[in-house]
Amino acid sequence: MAQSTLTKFFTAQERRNLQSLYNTGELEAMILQMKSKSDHLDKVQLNIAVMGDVGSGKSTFINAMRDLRSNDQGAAPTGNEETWMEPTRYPYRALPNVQLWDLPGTNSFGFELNNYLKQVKFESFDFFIIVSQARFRENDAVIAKKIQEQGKEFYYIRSKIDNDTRSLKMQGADLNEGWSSIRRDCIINFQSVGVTLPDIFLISSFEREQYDFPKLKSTLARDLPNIQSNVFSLSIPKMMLEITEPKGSTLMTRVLLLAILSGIVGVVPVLAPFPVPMLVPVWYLFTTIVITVSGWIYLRKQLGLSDRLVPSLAKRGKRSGLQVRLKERGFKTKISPAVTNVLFGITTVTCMITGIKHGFSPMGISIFGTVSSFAFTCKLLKDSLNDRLETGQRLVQAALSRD
Ligand SMILES: Nc1nc2c(ncn2[C@@H]2O[C@H](COP(=O)(O)OP(=O)(O)OP(=O)(O)O)[C@@H](O)[C@H]2O)c(=O)[nH]1
Ligand SMILES: [Mg+2]
Repeated sequence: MAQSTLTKFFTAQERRNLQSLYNTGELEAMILQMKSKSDHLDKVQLNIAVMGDVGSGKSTFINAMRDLRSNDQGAAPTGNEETWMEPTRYPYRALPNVQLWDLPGTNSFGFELNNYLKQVKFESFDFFIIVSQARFRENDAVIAKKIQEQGKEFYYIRSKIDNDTRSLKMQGADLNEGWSSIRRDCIINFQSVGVTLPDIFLISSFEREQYDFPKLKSTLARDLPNIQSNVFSLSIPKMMLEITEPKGSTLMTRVLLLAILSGIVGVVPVLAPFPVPMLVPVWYLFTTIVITVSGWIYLRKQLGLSDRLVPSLAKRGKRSGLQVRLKERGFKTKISPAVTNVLFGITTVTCMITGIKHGFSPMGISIFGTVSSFAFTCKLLKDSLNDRLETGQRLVQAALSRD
């Protein structure tokens, strides 16, 4: 299931288009292309992990969802013994883009939970169904928290409810009151650990027309577009990294080249000594500023971040909240952190002037000028590049996130 995030949402041709739009600085066009995709996610494959303790009824549940019995061909193996150690994928034909993943029991392997989650690649799943039998488990609460920490969602299933029903009947208890009490218990347990309440279903995988089984299926079908859209939103940072990575490295190399150029210019006063020594710092200041500002303009153009981009996106997307979201997420195109860089520049020039006044050799001053011009240009442009890459990412996130 190892798949790049872009591959999950975009075809090879679409990926090439996105990459080339980004490379040519057409950020707005790239965002609009991504946005048009985010409005049509019905073909995107969704990986749903079915999790729970050993023997909680995960595999039997998956079979029931697929209208299969344990002995049918293609059914997930079930049984009273620990049955499955590898995450296994089963297609869910009722929703053709949904894959149900049968995971080993959360308390299997003898691993502690964090190792288990690593082993089953927990973070690669899009949605979760936690299956629990008989009573609320500690692992269920921890997993629920971890799912919500990732910004993802889950359903909670109390399985084998036919067994609970049988017990209630044997005790002569009111069935509706008994089921309500099970539901209440789940709610109290989730609330006590600070988990936002999920949809809770009481089901029996042996009685697919009873209890909450039909409701579970219809709820999943109804929620699917929202789940897909949430998964898309959550994936934007990773997708942007994949898109920006090649150009980011190229631009970083160019920043280094500009910084080297800035340093080389520092050799000029040694080759052709200036008649007025005080012109030396002015020369350094002038050349460094010219090269840095040119580099800054170049980066700005290369990354397609213009001042008219935000209003234009807000207008074209007809999304009134966009401007506000961009503001909240700190959209900015200024050089940052400007203050440190200005202080660095002032200190350099002051050192030079002091050096000249105290009669330092032209060679010494030149070496100092070369090194500081290189360092200043490199630092300022690197900061600016990183800031712009981050801003582009925030802009895309804000433009594509759900209202
Ligand atoms: N009564 C009843 N028994 C069930 C139900 N679901 C599963 N079982 C039984 O519970 C036992 C374990 O079910 P599995 O589906 O294999 O459980 P699992 O969670 O996949 O187990 P592992 O893969 O070993 O972690 C089997 O004997 C099933 O027949 C149910 O809804 N009602
Ligand atoms: Mg199983």
